[in-house]
Amino acid sequence: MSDVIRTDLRGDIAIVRIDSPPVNALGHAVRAGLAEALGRLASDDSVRAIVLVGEGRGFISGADIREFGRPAQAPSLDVVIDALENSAKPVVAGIHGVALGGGLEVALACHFRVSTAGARLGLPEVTLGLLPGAGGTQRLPRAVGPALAVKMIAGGAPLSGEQALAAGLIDEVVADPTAGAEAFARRALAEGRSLRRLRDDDSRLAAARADRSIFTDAATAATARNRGLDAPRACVEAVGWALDLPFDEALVKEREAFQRLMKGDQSKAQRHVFFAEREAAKIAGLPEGVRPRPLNRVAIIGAGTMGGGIAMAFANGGVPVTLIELSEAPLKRGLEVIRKNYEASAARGGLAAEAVEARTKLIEGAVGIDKVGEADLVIEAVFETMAVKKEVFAQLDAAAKAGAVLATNTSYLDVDEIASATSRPQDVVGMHFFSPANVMKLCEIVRGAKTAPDVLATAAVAARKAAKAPVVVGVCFGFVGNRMLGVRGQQASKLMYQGVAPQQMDGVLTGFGMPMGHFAMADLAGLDVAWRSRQDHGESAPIEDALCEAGRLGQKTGKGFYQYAAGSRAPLVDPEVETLIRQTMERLGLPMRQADDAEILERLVYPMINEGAKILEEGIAARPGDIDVVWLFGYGWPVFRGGPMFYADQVGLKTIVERLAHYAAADGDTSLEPAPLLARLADQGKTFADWRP
Ligand code: 3H9
Repeated sequence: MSDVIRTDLRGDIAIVRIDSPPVNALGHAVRAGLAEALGRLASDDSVRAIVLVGEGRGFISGADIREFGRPAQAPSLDVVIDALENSAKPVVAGIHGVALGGGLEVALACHFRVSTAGARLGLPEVTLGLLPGAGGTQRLPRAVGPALAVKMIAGGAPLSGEQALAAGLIDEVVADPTAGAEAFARRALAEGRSLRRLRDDDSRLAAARADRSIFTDAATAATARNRGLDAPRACVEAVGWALDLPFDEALVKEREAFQRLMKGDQSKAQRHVFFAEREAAKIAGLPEGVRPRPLNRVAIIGAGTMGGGIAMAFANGGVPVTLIELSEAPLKRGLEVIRKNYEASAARGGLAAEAVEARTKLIEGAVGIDKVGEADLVIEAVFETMAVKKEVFAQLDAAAKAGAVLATNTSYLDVDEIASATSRPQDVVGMHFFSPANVMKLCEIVRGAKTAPDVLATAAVAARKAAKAPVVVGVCFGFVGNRMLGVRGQQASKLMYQGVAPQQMDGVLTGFGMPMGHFAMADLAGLDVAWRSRQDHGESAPIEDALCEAGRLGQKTGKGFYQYAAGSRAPLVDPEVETLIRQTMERLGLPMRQADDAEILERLVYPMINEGAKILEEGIAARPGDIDVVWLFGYGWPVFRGGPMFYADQVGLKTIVERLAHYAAADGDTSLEPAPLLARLADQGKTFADWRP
């Protein structure tokens, strides 16, 4: 008997329960247990029908991702799926929670499916760099038609139980998966319903076989935003086989494609991201038994772009927000921007009209810091200077209720110094959201020297309520993300002063998969902030200063390192900038040189990895995967490259050390000398993944 599969009889109906916490993944024990149970029930004459359900949070979450890349252990999932589909007795899947990936493939092999209304049914393999490998690319098109199937398989988003019913994926919505499936099975027996085996049912393919555009239009739409990923294309191809090939032949090809993707670098990277994100959410070094504080209302100080975006993120998660400004006019402006943003997403079809109302209602405006009142969490999002931040925190100290968590959204400043402006530094923490805060998924949670453990835990819970990926980091200038970005910026600027064109460097970064190059990003942020700071510190940067003096402050003035057509954010190369750079360099007597794309990539990315190694050694980040999550979700690092530290392991640390040492010597740039941790790991033939503090 299996530990994870239990069978009990209700009259002549067998209920097979999968009980493998936390998420009923289809690991070896589950597959073996199911195969054994199905074999036994097939020859048990007292059983006339079988119901398959999941215990706990859901039906089945898919194949056990941890088993990928290890030697396969029999029985394979196909054996279970064949046993289900070929059963002479009706099999009914009773779904609740999730039926994802291999979980939905198991359900598709059953003759009938019932589900709760709120369950999520989908094939998200594409998000792991894969395609469904247990018949999903062939059975789903037969259940819902190839247009919706390709959208679900190449896009990865699930359907709700209600949507699944409308699409023909399930037979009935039920209140309780077990009772509902049992009742369905009894009716099927009483009515003598014939068993629906999707492999033999081509009825929903006929229309697209006659008019291919039904499928190709949906496939084009599903892959329109695909940046450099292999899996979505493979998904489209596989669904196409449902139209063109006999079922068994298509199944063989699906399996081969699955194996090929699973062994490839992209899927390895995407599986790393899946686990790194979950690992990052676990706070390292938190004493056992620490519980987060209550979180019923959030107050946000500052209704600018950042504060407004954070307010939206919480309202989207159903958390009531008090948005605070110092006077009426900026508050009104901030609230109007929020409403317009919601209306714009409603107009694009991303949000129902009722949701716009519900979410704007959750955001209440108020004037004056004393209005923080009963907020459990206060997030400061005011101007980025220490004096202003300290002033706000001194006022919060007086106004916030006892036990409230006081968070700063600073992107660079010393959280400990900010905390020192209060009499309760244990309640102070950093919550660094990324712009636009209602979109970007990262929240760096900055642990101050005195931050209490339950405050850290509360900040992490709050971030998750706002649908952010929390990563706990330590105090240093720029924390993890901006500190590494700063290093990349220094190198990009150095190359520019050697005559390498900004657009060439940006092209290398976007070619690598970053959503934006360094100089386009500077234009977006505005060149005047750094210009002002240089002036304050008596520093100069001749090219950047000359741009600003010419009124080229970035996107906001339509010109910066690039030029922008009216109303467009697309950077266009501007010959004026090329002339300005050349003339400045001539004036300074600097020689111009060429660099090829491979050198540029190494020079921009390897120093970031070097800084990442320092960040690890200093304990600013707890794990290499945390740094990856920061770059993936805060800066759009391409998911198929797994994050900078994962990428480093793939390149090989020895190579990185050699190249850094080479550039350090060539430029006389000591900042490029390999960090001790990086050098040590490379020496020992190890990877960042091997590293333990
Ligand atoms: C597939 O099915 C391939 C087939 O087509 C073909 C095969 C031949 N495996 O997310 P949570 C762990 S590919 C192993 O925090 P939630 C997770 O790491 C698969 N482990 O909970 C975590 O562990 P820990 C297609 C898994 O409630 C714990 O469970 N399926 C798996 O927020 C809790 O997870 C997918 O892509 C797994 N499949 O969300 C679905 N799933 O506690 C992937 C979870 O040690 N899973 N774990 O950190 C999910 O989307 C979410 O986990 C789920 C639950 C919605 C299920």
